Amino acid sequence: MSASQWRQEEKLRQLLSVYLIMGSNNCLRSPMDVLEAAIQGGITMFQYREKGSGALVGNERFALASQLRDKCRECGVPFIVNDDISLALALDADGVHIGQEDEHAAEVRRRIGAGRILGVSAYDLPEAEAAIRNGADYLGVGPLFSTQTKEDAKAASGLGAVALMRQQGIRMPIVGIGGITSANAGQVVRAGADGVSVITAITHASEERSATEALRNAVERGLRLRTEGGVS
Ligand code: FQP
Ligand code: MG
Repeated sequence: MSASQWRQEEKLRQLLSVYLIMGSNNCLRSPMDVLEAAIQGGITMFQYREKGSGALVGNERFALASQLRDKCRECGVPFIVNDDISLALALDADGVHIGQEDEHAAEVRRRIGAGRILGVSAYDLPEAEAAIRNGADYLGVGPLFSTQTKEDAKAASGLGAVALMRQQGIRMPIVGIGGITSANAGQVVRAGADGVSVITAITHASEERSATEALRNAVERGLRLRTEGGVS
């Protein structure tokens, strides 16, 4: 399936079910092995985020990114690049994810074209509304729970942030982020998200594959309960 087909809203909702974000410094063993296990466990989308202390730069960063992209391609998992639009274009990535401190969303949309997925972080309702106006395809909402992974993370917004966006009529695909585990993933989708994104819940698991399966099951169960409960 091509990136432009993936941009379709209902398809994108499914692709956000279990979204793994990762760079080399998040991994306790080889990133390729971690990605492979996570794909076996059923991740639906992947973001390359090479950031923070010990992050690869230059050729090493490019080489790892292209290996991970190849694996994603081979397995039919969309490959998204965090922050670095030039890297995304050089790798012909399926999309990019940017936050409020990154390049402006409208400018990023112009650079990547209509065929690639554009994900934008939103902490609250005004940020979500601006992201939609500026061409986002999906919103990454959080941090929902407290997280150690991102050094400059804001205080956790809680599930209320997602619920409020839905109450206020935002229908755009949403993935929750920040401190998500298989124990709280169900609540994230019941609050209105289409799926969950995680780093450590998979990369620091003793078995990445079964950790991914647990997340997937939790999301699916949460979606079923949301439908049955009639909550949006
Ligand atoms: N949501 C998502 C996603 N991915 C992300 N990387 C972020 C939020 C955070 O720019 P940002 O984006 O605030 O911080 P950083 O660039 O350090 O990740 F929705 F994809 F899950
Ligand atoms: Mg960013």
